[in-house]
Amino acid sequence: MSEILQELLRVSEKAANIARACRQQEALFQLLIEEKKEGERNKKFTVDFKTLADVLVQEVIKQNMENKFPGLEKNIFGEESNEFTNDLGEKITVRLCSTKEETAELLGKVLNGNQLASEALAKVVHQDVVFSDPTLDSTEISIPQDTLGIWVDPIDSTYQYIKGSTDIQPNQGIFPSGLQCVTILIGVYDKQTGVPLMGVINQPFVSQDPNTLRWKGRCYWGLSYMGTNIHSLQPGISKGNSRGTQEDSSSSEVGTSRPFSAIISTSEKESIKAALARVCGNSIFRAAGAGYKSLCVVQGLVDVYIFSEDTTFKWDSCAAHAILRAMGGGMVDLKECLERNPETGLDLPQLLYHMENEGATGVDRWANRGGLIAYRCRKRLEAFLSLLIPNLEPLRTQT
Ligand code: 2IP
Ligand code: CA
Repeated sequence: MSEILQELLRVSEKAANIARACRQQEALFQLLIEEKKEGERNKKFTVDFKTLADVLVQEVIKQNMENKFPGLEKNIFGEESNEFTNDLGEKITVRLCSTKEETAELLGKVLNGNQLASEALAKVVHQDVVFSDPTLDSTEISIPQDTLGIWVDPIDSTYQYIKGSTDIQPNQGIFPSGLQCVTILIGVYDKQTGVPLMGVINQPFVSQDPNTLRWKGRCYWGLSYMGTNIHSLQPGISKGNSRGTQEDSSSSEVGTSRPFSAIISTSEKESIKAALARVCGNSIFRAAGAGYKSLCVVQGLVDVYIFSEDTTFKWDSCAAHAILRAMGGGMVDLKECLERNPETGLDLPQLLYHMENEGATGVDRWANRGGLIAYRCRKRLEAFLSLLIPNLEPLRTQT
């Protein structure tokens, strides 16, 4: 059984509890509200609360994994640093202490002595969480720990998280914005090859109880390792068939007889949107959150998530990429796809997770530089590309 993936599922649920607590507990919610007031940010507290919630979730994931798999924490990476300097010039490292009281005290330093909030946060951080999936529990697979690297995005779509809209109507099952677009992303890759092996997407806000106003979430996972491919949407193992069953689907299923659908960023380029409109007609959806858009592909709500800019990062894509691989799909570099040439081979340029971008600095070292396309079915992607590319051509020659 994959104990690492089981533990990642559990810690993702703990992270989801923290994300929900920050919106639902009065003392914490007040701090999120502070974030909304333009111009007042950072004045009252040493750190903005959004950053603290992000860092805390990241630390909870790291330290829970470390407790169970000592040494693994060295290979867990994310966007946030856990070091803060307060107004007095004191350096504070946010971490989980061994007791709830000690954690509350430490959090008090970054929250300017706000005891109520510090205690509420420490309580949820130290709460025990039991979470498992019977399919995973019955899977026999062992992956050597020292070959693994882990990308964590503690709260993807932070803007939607702070905004906190609860009344957005979905369009054909897809939420263009709102709390449903918030996800917690944990992706595990092979340090040597950069290939994504396991992924967890936790969606903390899926449905709200109209009476208690409490939110329920959902968790998705996938594992693709040495010919074993399993995932939470279609339980069951497919051994020795690393591409899953979708590749063998009938040509009418994967071909062009059914119209293509795509999900895109609200900031997508006009030229891409114009070409997509010719390929997908009305079946183009806009939604917030790189993690959420990928999840829509995982769920089969759309064929592809396509993004032409370089503003998603390894922590945004690794989790969904691993799940899609386990389903027979993947995530490829858009620019390289468009430049593919039969003479140099037609292999799909899958995104990799172990190497920095040459010549880049800061977060850009880990950007998905050439943009991306996430897909569930390779044949369907190929058919989609064969329509998209000629539709991009006239635009390319115009510029
Ligand atoms: C963001 C977030 C944004 C996304 C961007 C990510 O991560 O998912 O929504 O932009 O690419 O880096 P868009 O919604 O236009 O796809 P974070 O919220 O963690 O900064
Ligand atoms: Ca993100």
